[in-house]
Amino acid sequence: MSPTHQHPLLTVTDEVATALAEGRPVVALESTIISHGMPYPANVEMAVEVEGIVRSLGATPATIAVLDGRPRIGLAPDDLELLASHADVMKVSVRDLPYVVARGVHGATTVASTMRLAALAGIRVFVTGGLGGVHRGAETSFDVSADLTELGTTDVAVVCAGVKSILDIGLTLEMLETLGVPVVGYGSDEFPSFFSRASGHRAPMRVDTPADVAAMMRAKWGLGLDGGVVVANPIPVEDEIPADEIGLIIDRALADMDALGISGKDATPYLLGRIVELTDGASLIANIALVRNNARLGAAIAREFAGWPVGVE
Ligand code: PSU
Ligand code: MN
Repeated sequence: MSPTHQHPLLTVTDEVATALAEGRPVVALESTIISHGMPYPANVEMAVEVEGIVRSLGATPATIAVLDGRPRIGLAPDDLELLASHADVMKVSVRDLPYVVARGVHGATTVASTMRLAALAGIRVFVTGGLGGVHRGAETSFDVSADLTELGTTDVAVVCAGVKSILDIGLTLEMLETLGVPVVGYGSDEFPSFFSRASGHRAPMRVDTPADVAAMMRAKWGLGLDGGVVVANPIPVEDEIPADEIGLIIDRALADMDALGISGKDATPYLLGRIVELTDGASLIANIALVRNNARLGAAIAREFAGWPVGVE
């Protein structure tokens, strides 16, 4: 089935288009995490595995990227391989979308641009690892991720493992409050910090079931309150890296970044890569584990939101 209401600038796979047309649950996935968030080949293995998890739980995965200038909703295995292995894939946030589309080049989409393209396609649930946010030292660098402003305007629920302490977690939560974005701890009173279940910050709200997340999404958008919902899902206990341990590594990665003079859009990819090096790959294992965990929750939320709860086939 090829729905006719699709946006003319998007290419949606038949699988995703059919699921959307039938009102079946769909989960968006981003591609910066593939191209700029993890090393090859763990990145493509993760991307393939996560799509499989979503599918096995009765939802349709839609990994999003720009290929040859065309925003794509749903990718083939070859596309994932290209995004994972080519050095010339641009990291594309919202401000970069016009450039990559007009130039006909490849782009890996961040949380912000993935949200925007997902919403254009009619997808309301998105699974990722970690959000961008307010960087430490933002009072002088002004480095605040466009992920936050996007969450203030675009109607997509984002399942993540919280915010890494490469960012200023407290300021990120303040900014999300200012932007009117509900931030819920999933099964947790504490806001998680990606590698660790704890962050030292309380989650502003707590929700314990996928059905309750879906109810919040309906309430928010039903009231005309535009913008996203952050579902902060703590990494499983058995996979976490204790906050004090990873904290020292993050401080060292930040110092190395400053010494190299790296800033702007290169900051997050540099820090993620440096943390993998400094932990001898332990951070990568934790990162993959938390994405899997988020995929399971995202599929369940998508099913509830679509009125297709687990148990109904
Ligand atoms: N945090 C991670 N892994 C990632 C990113 C953030 O743990 O891959 C990526 C996401 O795509 C996020 C982006 O949207 O980095 C934020 O980049 P910036 O801070 O430049 O907005
Ligand atoms: Mn930035």
